[in-house]
Amino acid sequence: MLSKKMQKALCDQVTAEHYSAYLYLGMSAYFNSIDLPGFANWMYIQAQEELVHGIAIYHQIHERNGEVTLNTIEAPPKKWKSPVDVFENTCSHEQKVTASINNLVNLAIEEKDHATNNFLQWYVKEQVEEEATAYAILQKLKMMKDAPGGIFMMDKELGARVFTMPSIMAASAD
Ligand code: OFO
Repeated sequence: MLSKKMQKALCDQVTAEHYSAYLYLGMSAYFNSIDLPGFANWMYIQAQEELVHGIAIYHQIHERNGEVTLNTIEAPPKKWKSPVDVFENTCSHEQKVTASINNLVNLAIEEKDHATNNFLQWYVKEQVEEEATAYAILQKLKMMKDAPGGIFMMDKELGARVFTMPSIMAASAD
């Protein structure tokens, strides 16, 4: 059984993951608007992954006999200055998500809620990957300094990304 405090914190994370999805969907729309379909594809898949992250927590709350309360999802920024600006924001957003996952783990440890702590370890690992991937793309973008040839090559590369169901879903689906 989840404590009320843990339940609320997990519900907030369901909302946060949906905000991430919304943010990346907005970034995908931006890339479409500047004719970079590969970048748009990468962000669209990122948005889909975020939805799964949120839904897996939703299932976990039910699995522990908790009650889900959904909060308002804020609108993401509507304008971006450049691909570099988008990935700088992606990096800082993922750092914030890592901090909020760490806070959830801290709470689970404080409450000796081993089941929640165990569940959250998937997210701890995932955040390492999310931060590293966004950072690597940002560094590449900075190195090519908006050179059209480089952006075109990268657009091709990011266009090859395909959606694979995050493994947390298999473990959490009812
Ligand atoms: Fe859910 O990992 Fe990004 O935010």
